[in-house]
Amino acid sequence: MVLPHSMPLVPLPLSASVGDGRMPIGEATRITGDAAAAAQLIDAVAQRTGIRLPLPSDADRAADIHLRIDPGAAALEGYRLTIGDTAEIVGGDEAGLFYGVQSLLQLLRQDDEGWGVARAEIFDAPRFARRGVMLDVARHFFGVDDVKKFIDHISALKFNHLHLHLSDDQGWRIQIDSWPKLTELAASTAAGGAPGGFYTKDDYREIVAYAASRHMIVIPEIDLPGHTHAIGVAYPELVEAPVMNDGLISESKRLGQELPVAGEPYLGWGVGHSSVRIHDERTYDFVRDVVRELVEMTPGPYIHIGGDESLGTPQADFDHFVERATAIVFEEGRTPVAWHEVGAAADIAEGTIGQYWGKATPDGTHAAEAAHFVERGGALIMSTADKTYLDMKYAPDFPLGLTWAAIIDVRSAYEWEPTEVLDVPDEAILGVEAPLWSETTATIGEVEQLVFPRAAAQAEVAWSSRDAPERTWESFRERLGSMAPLWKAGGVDFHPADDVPWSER
Ligand code: TNX
Repeated sequence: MVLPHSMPLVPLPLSASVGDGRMPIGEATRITGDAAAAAQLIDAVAQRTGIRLPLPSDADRAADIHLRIDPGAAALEGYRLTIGDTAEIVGGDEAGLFYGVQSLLQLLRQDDEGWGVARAEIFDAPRFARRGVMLDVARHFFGVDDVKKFIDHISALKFNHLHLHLSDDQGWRIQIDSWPKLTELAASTAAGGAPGGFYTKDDYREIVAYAASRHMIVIPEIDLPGHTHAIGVAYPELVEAPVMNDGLISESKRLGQELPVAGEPYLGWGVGHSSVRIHDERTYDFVRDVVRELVEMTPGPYIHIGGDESLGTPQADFDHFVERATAIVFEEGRTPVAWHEVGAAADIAEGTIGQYWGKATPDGTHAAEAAHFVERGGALIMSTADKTYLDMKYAPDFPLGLTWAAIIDVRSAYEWEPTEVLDVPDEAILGVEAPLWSETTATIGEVEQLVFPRAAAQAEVAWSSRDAPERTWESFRERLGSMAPLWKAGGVDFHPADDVPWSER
C-alpha cells in the first residue's frame, strides 16, 4: 500500500494505509491494557498537548486506545497499530508496543477541531536489529538529565542502542572504585577549558535504567590504548609520554590550542598522541578492573574498548594490546566492540564486533580491517563517517561541528546504503550507529542542533525496508518536516534545515 506523504511517520513503517477521517483525542479518551506503555503514552500526550488522559482504572469499560503484547501478532520490536473509531496497538514484545506508541504519538496532530489521530492501519518491524546513536561525554560532559532527554528523543525515532564514549584525552567520566583517582583527578576538565564532570555509579545506573525503560541498551566505551591522556593525569605510571604527530601540531597551531603535556589536563582536540604502556602488566590489571566494574553496572551485552587513532602506539604493540583487551572483555562475560582499526590485529578475540567509521567509498586498509572482524566470526556496525557522523557541519558556514569527513546536509545523510559500503556478506552488517563527537558542542542544546534532524535520517536507514516505494528523499523530507511540532513540544533545539518543509502542526 502506498503511503501518502500526509502520513507523518519517521522512520517509514513496513506497511501503512490511511483511511478517511480521524479519531479525536481528548480528556475523556480511555486507555487500557499494558500499564507501563499506558503510563508512557499518558505522559507523552500530556507533554505534547497539555491534556492528561485518565489513568486506566476500570478494565470493564470499553477502551478508546487498547495496548497489548502478543508475540504472534508481530515480529520482535514490531507492532500492529489500528486506528478506527477506537485504536489498538499490539506489540510483538514490549519494545514493539513502545514503538507502536511512538508511531501513535507521531500521528497525533492538532487541527481546527482539536487533537486527533488519523485513521490508519500500520504493520511494522525493523530492518536492522541494531540502531544506535553515540554521545561523546568525554570532550564535553553532559549530565544525567541531559542524557535522559536525549534518550527520550532518540528512542522516539526507534533507536535501540546508546553508546556512551566515557573516556578520552580530555577527561574520564565514570566512577571506578578500584582506580579512584580517575574521577578525583582526571574528570574535572573538558575540551577548550570547559568544566568536566563524571557519572557516579548511581548516575550511570540511572541512565541505564532510563534507557531500558525506552528499550535502549547502553554500550559503555573506554577508549584504549590511545585517547588515554586523561588516564595519565590520574595514574602517570600507566601511560607513555605524549607522542607528537604532524596533524596534532598543525591542528593545535590552527586552533590556537596547547600541545599535550604529560600529567597535565589536555584541553585541545588533537588526536593520536597518547598511549597506555603496552608491556607493563599493570596496564592489563587496569583494563580488567575497569571492564569488570563496567560489567557490574551494565546489563547490556557489550563493552566497547575503543581502538581508534592510536597513532602513538607502534603497530605491533597495538595489535598485542587489542588482542588481550578483546579477550579480557569476553573473559569478563561480555562481547567486545571496537573501532575498525582493531581489525588490523590478526588474533582479536573471535566474535568481536567492529565499528566501521571510514567513508562510504572505503579506503582499502580500513575496509580490510573491518572485514577482519567478520573473518574472526564477528560482525559490523556501520558508522560511515561521511554519512552518519552527526558532528559534521550541515553547511560550510554552520556554526557548530567539524568538516574532516564531509559537509553533510540532510539529504546526504539520508542517501546511503549500509550493505553497499564494504565487501562483506549482508548478514555481517548488524546495523547503523550515528556518532556525535562533542569537540564543538558545549551544551545539550548544541548537541541537539547537530543531531536533529540528521539522526532521523539514520533512523530510517536502519529501520525501514530499503525496497519500500516511499523510502525516497522526496517522501522522507516531507515526513521529516512533520516532526517539527513534536520536537518543539519536547524542547528539542533541532536545526530547521532549509531543504526540509517544516510543518507547523
Ligand atoms: C575521529 S571517529 C575520532 C574522534 C573524533 C572525531 C571527530 C573516531 C573513532 N575517532 O576521536 O572526535 O573524529 O569527528
